Amino acid sequence: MAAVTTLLEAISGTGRDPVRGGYTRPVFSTAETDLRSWFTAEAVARGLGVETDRNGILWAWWGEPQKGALVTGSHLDSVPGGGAFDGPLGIAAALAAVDVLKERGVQRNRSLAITVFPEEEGSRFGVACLGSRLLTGAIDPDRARNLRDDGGTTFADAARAAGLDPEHIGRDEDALARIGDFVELHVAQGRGLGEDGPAVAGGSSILGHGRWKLTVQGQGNHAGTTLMEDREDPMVAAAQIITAVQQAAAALPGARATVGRIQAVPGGTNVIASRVELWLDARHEEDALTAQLVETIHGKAQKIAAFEGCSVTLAQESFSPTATFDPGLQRQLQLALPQAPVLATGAGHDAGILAGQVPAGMVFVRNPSGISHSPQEYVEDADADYSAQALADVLEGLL
Ligand code: HGY
Ligand code: MN
Ligand code: MN
Repeated sequence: MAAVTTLLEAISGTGRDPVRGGYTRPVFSTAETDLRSWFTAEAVARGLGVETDRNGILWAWWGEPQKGALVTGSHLDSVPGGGAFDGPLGIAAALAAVDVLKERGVQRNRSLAITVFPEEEGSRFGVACLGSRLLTGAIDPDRARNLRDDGGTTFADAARAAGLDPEHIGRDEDALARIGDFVELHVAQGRGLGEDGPAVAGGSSILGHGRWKLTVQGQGNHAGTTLMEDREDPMVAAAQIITAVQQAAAALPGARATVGRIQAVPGGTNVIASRVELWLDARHEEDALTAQLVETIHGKAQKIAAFEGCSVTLAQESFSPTATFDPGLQRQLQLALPQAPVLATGAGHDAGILAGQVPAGMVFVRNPSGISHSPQEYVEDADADYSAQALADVLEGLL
């Protein structure tokens, strides 16, 4: 059996980011494409039949493709400067779990597929879980085709370059019908499992979350010749808006709000920016309160911008309501992993998008510091290797 650590070691050099540290593996980049090739080779070596569906999701089949199959999977793309486990752990554990199930001589009552979802992080085209959103029809294909990355490349062009036909992306009834149950194994993102507790947990729900873009418009001008009282500086407004985001979220129990990305246009040291774009990530268990929080932030941003002689617009880029995992599947997970606690998570996953359409569940693997979306994301070797056994236990009970 190939250990999960051995599988992860094989991709440890792929997509390393020398500037940010960690890994930068945007969808359809050389790094992510190399990882997809690695996955395909590992799946083929196990006798699995690999196909790519019309939304760019990889499927590796143990048994014939069929309706109502058991499906497990995750993603191989990363955030900029991400860790080694967010996504790849679930893929490596799935490959190794197939080895475990074969070694156990498990008799299948249905086929098992491993899926790799593209653009889970939304790091390149802005919309998280783009592959599963397309599969389930949660995003309009036209909107998806026209999403642009920072270099101006559309998703349609990137998909075409990756060998897909962008005219054929969108809800895929046949592919969806193949998912009888979906289980995603993932590194825990947060300290829910502590340092000394059990190595794995079952998932109960995913916090509702969304992304919004705030555009602050000002007057571009010269840094040396423009008097302080004459400025309409969107950077000054943006700085106050970021503080307002923090304050608004802190005032709402259970809320999380982040500005993790900001861009000044044109972006010169001696240039007063003409425009600043900032991206807001906001989350709350109650979707109505997330909407209220964003409205509050928008109102504050408008006042701040006006005071600085600027204007601001807000546009929603994506939203995922709070998702609850299938109760039947949760019970199966408890039966297979009786020591595992059940955790809610604040992180989004393809399993959350699928949960609205098919029975979906998750298994989380201990991350001692809880740090994620950072090069410091960490899983003990023993826990990574055990994750294949734990996933195999869950899958065996469902096969
Ligand atoms: O953004 C998220 O919550 C996830 O890690 N994709
Ligand atoms: Mn992930
Ligand atoms: Mn992530």
